Amino acid sequence: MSNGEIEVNGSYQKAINEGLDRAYESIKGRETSFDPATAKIVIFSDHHRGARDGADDFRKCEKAYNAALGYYLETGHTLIILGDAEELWECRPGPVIKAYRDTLSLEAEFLKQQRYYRIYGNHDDHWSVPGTIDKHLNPNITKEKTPVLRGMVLLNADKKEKIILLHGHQGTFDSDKLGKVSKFFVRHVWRNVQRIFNVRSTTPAEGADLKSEHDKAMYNWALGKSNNGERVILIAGHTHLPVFASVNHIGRLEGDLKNCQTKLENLRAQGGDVSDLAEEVAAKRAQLEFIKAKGEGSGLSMEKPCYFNTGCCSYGDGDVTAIEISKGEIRLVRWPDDLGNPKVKVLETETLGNIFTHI
Ligand SMILES: [Mn+2]
Repeated sequence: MSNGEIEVNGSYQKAINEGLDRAYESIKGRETSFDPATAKIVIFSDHHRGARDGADDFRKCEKAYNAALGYYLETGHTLIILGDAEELWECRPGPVIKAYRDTLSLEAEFLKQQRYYRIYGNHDDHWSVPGTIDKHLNPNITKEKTPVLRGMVLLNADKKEKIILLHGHQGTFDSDKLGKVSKFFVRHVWRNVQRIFNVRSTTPAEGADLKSEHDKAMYNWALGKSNNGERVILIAGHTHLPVFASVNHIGRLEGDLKNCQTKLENLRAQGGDVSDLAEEVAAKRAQLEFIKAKGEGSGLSMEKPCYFNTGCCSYGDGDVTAIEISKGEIRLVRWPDDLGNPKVKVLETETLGNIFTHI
């Protein structure tokens, strides 16, 4: 057992390990070289773009997402879409492409400048068949060929540092178990059955407890990849809950509260005036209970900073989250800002140097 590993149900961990290993093996050896000092990348996932009807989860997020794309176009970032951009279990590709022509045209501007990669997830694995997405995007949206990948590995060869990018559904029922049946059956029969009868499989995007378990399993897998002097971080999506350096929002709030409570106890023991600090503890507790009641799973605060999650672009309040890499830093960001303006809000930030040193 490697240092820093966290307890997860054995058979679940095994399934996730096998799924992620299979995907990783297929992309290893085709690394994209990466220099943290100069790289400018933004990673979004889980838009679940639909047909602009009531079931379309992206509709409310369109403004924030398009604003963010405008910004990253001008700042020279490379755009990586980390899966489930289109909701193709519920919709056919044609109406989705038609509904989001403006958004897709913005994405196509990155493509024209060779600053665009798409990784497919479980809800948009339709695009894994070569040429499928081009057929729908050409010629009205773009003439360029869209690179659709199973995953990516960014490699800083000098330091043996790797960033693995995978959607993160690998090893769950929807992907691999169905994949075994046959691609034809999945594409032509099963997806139609799902669409017609609205069959929802139990994916981590559905249940809060399973999401946390899934995060832990992906963390353990990433941890196990750092060996022989190589240091690895995994950036995934799929769960719709952001994770930064293996800590999620609830995990961070729990940590803050604990520190504050310790300070309060110490001050009380010394006989100091505790009124301000007591109020701070109470405010932090209120914030924690507020977030916990949203049913977003449990607090995660894992030892090694090897696991990140982009969150999603389909929150009910219209926010979108992303992972940004620039100026040697990795950040968790949200659009819009606290005032609802089309500006970035940095939620977490750390230098990549510090992240890799602690793995
Ligand atoms: Mn997914």
